[in-house]
Amino acid sequence: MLTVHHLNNSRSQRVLWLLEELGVPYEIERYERDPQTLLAPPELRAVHPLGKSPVITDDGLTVAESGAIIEYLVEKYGHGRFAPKHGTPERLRYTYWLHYAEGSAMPPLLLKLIARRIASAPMPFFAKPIARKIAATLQSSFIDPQLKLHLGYIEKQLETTGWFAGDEFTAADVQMSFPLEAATARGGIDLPAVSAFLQRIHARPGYQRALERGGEYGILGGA
Ligand SMILES: N[C@@H](CCC(=O)N[C@@H](CS)C(=O)NCC(=O)O)C(=O)O
Repeated sequence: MLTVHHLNNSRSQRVLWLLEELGVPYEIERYERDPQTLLAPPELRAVHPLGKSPVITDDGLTVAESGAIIEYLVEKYGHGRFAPKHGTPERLRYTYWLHYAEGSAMPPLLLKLIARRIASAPMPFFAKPIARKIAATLQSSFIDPQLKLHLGYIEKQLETTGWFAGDEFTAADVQMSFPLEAATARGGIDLPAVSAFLQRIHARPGYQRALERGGEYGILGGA
């Protein structure tokens, strides 16, 4: 049986969602984040040396990294579904967005989270104004302009067909869901095509079933 090593409130939610769309039976091994550090528990390192989620185990194989997991699942269980045909321009776009999600969209979002944590971290009172100033400068001079650039670019893509890789829903939309949910949760975005995309995917029965199985996914509520 395929196992998803699922960390609460994390990227592994999108793997559960893809499995629901594919109709593949799976079991969930659950791991809880440390409430202070939000890091995964050390047990996850027994599955994969980095101890990050998602990781799946299937047929004696261990696969980590969301994009690689999604490619593996679609190749093995898709039977032509959820990915454009090889050799088409849509396929190239599909590959592009599969990589873009973690390679380009997530870094500025992660930086935003870090800047926010620096500004609110406990520290001696005399260090607070300095830390806040560094965080605010990082945010205004780099993070926010980068996020605006990326989100504007994504908005333009979604204005064309509403999906990332052609006229139909594909696994690239699953992969891109997490940065867009994270960006929405981190606030301040008002992009009609992105909002419509999120509404469309959240209404899918497979997405709903994955939420029921995965449990708390606070990123949707702005956590
Ligand atoms: N690029 C990796 C990122 C994996 C990752 O950082 N996952 C987060 C959850 S969203 C995690 O495991 N965080 C806990 C930790 O770093 O200990 C992927 O897409 O799989």
